[in-house]
Amino acid sequence: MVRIRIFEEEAGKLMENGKVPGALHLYVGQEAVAAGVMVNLNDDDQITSTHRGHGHLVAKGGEFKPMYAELFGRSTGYCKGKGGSMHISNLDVGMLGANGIVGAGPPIAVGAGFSNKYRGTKQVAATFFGDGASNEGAFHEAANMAALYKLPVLFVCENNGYGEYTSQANHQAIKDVADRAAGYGMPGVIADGMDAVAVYEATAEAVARARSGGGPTLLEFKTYRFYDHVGVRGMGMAYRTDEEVAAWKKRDPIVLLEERMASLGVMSREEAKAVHERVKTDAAEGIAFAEASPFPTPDQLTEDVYYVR
Ligand SMILES: Cc1ncc(C[n+]2csc(CCOP(=O)(O)OP(=O)(O)O)c2C)c(N)n1
Repeated sequence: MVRIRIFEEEAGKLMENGKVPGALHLYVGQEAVAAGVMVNLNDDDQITSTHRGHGHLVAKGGEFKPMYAELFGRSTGYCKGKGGSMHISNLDVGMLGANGIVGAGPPIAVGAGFSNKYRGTKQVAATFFGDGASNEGAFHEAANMAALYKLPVLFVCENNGYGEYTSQANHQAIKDVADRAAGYGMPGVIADGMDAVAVYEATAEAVARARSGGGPTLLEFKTYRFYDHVGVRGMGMAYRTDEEVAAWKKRDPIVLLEERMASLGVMSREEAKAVHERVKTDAAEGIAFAEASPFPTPDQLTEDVYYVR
């Protein structure tokens, strides 16, 4: 979680200072979801991500150097600088891709889940998506097929209450996205997305069901993004109140977990602080590596764009 937070804080500064091109959708505030889900997955389990995808890749084992290099569009990035923030992927750790198309991840995860079942492996595919994406047809088609064929897929809805600048109440008539699971014949589970342990426990049950042939689960984690839809300051649209943001920040998932670990004697506050310092060094090294890396050359433009046998 700390790795995600610091990666994103630094990435946000780079975007706001115009050092990284394009739009970054930061994951700050939602760290407990990526961490609590991913700790249940193996390296060869697959995930699909969203436009807000850095946190998912970090939690799946992405390294800072090739991640920052990808954001900078450099040839040392995971996608050789051609994917950027919204299409970053790393198949070596089962991260099948962030995706700029809202709702495009679930059908890809269903394909991976079908492959896992067909090949008889015990791999699980998890697809992350937002409350907004749960209105897309692609999500519904994927959910139907995954349940019908009892595929080992986790549908992980990160309900942060907004699709861009539209509140959930203004984009769907339901409060709980998990209710949609019943329409497809799979369990729908709701848990506190600011509590890493609650996310871990809900996911553990769904993973066990998927690995043992019990089929998919729709997991809904109630969470919140601390920054704007894009970047840190964003576009200054008045779509949520300062009071609302402040109330959610009081439930910062990292602070909550560190307090819990300290009270249980698992990790002291000093040890936790040392983790933050170590990660800050990693981030600085990652950014320096990225800035020193070359851009892809024009003759590399069409390389790796299509798969060639
Ligand atoms: C198919 C499609 N429609 C619209 C957009 C524009 N868009 C980008 S992000 C976004 C909101 C997505 O909301 P949600 O799924 O809740 O994810 P969140 O941003 O809250 O993480 C929209 C509408 C898009 N990228 N793709």
